[in-house]
Amino acid sequence: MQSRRSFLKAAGGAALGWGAGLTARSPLAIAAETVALPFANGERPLVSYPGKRPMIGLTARPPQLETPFSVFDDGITTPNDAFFVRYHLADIPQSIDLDSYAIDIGGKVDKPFSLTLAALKSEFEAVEIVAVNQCSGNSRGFFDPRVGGGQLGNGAMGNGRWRGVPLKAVLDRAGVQKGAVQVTFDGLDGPVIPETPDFAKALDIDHARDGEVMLAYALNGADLPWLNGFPVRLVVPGYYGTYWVKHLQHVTVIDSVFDGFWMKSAYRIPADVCACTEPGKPATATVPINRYNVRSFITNLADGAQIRSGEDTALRGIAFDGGYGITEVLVSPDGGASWVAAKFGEDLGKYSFRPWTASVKLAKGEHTLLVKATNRIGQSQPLQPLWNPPGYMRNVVEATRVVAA
Ligand SMILES: Nc1nc2c(c(=O)[nH]1)N[C@H]1C(S)=C(S)[C@@H](COP(=O)(O)O)O[C@H]1N2
Ligand SMILES: [Mo]
Repeated sequence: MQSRRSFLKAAGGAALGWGAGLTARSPLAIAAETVALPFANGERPLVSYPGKRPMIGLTARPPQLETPFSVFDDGITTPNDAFFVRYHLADIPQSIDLDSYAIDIGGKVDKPFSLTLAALKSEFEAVEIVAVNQCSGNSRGFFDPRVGGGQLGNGAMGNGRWRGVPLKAVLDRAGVQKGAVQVTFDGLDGPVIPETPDFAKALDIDHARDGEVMLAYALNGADLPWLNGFPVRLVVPGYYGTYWVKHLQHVTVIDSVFDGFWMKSAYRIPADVCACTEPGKPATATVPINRYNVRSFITNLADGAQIRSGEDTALRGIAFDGGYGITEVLVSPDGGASWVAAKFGEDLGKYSFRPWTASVKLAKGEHTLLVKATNRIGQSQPLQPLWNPPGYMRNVVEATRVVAA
C-alpha cells in the first residue's frame, strides 16, 4: 500500500489529462477522509475522480475504486458515479478521439470490418439488460488465511442497466468461419513496461454468440463512465467482471483456445464444485473463472448497528447469482438457529440484484443477523467461508452484528 501522500499525488496527476469524453464535472477534489474496511490494514482514503463521487481508493496507478457499501441501499441499480473501477495495467486511455475510434472485428471471419461508435449505435438494433458486474476478488480482504491481491471489501460490484448491441449481431455481420473456437477481446489500455502481458480475455464461440453478451455503450441511460470502459465495453451477463473488457479495441475470432496470460495463468479457480482448496493449499487443477456464485447482503444495517429492542426492525437487502435467478432469501435473527423467508422486491431480470425485505423483532442485547439466498438450481451460500489461493468468489453467508437496546 502506498503512502496516502503519494496516492493523492498520483490520483491528481492521472486525472488531469482526461479531457475528451468526460462530461463537465466539478474540479478534481480529494476528500480529506478515510474509511476503515473491517479487516487488518483496511484503512482506505476516500478519493475523487472525474465522473465519480468520493470512492474507496485501493490503488492510484491504475485507479481502482470501491463503491461505499451504503450505496447498495439507495436503489437496485448502482449510480454511474458510484460504480466501482478495476484496472490491471497503468497505461489507461486518457483521451479518445471518437472520430477515429473503431473496434477491429477480425480473425477467422469472412468480412473483417472496423466498427465505429456511430455505426454501432445506428446500424444495429439496441438491446438493454440489467446485470451485475462483480470482480472475482470482491471481498478478498476477508480471506483467512489472507491471500495476495487487492484487499477489497464488498464494494467491487455494481448493478447496471446496460445498453448496446448483442455481440452476435456484430459477429454475424463479419461472418464467423467454420472452425472458430473462441473470440478474444482487447481494450485500449496497456502495460507501462513491455514485460507485462497486455490485458486480453476470451469467450467460447457459442457463449460469444448467445445473444446476451453485449457490446455496451451506455450505463443507466448515460454514456459509459470513462473509468468503466468508455466508449464501448463488453458485458457478459452472469460472468465475473474480468470478462467485461473495457475501452474495446479488438474483437478477434480464433480457431484455438486462447493462451494469453489473463486466461491461461490468471483468473483461474480450483477445478471442483466448490472452487475451493484446503485453506493455505494450492489447487491441483484449475479452470477459468466463470459464473457468479450466489450472494446476498443486508444493506440497511451496518455491522455494529444499534436498533430498538422489542419492536419490528425492517431489514433490506440484495441477492444475486450467475443468472439462474434467486428463488429464496432467508434471514436469521439468531445466528442461524432459526430462519424466516424474506419478501422479494422488483424483478429486473435474472442477472440483476434482487431486492428483498424482511422484519425481525429482537430482545435487548447483542444479536447476529444472517442472510442466505438460494437460486433456481439449488445453489446457495456456505455458512463457513470457502478458500482458494487467488481469493476469488467469496460467498459466505454474511453476518451482521447488531445491538438491540
Ligand atoms: N480494458 C480493460 N478491461 C477490463 C479490465 C482491465 O484491466 N482492462 N479489468 C476487468 C476486471 S478484472 C473487472 S472486475 C472489470 C471491472 O469493471 P469496472 O471497472 O467497470 O467496474 O473490468 C474488466 N475489464
Ligand atoms: Mo476483476
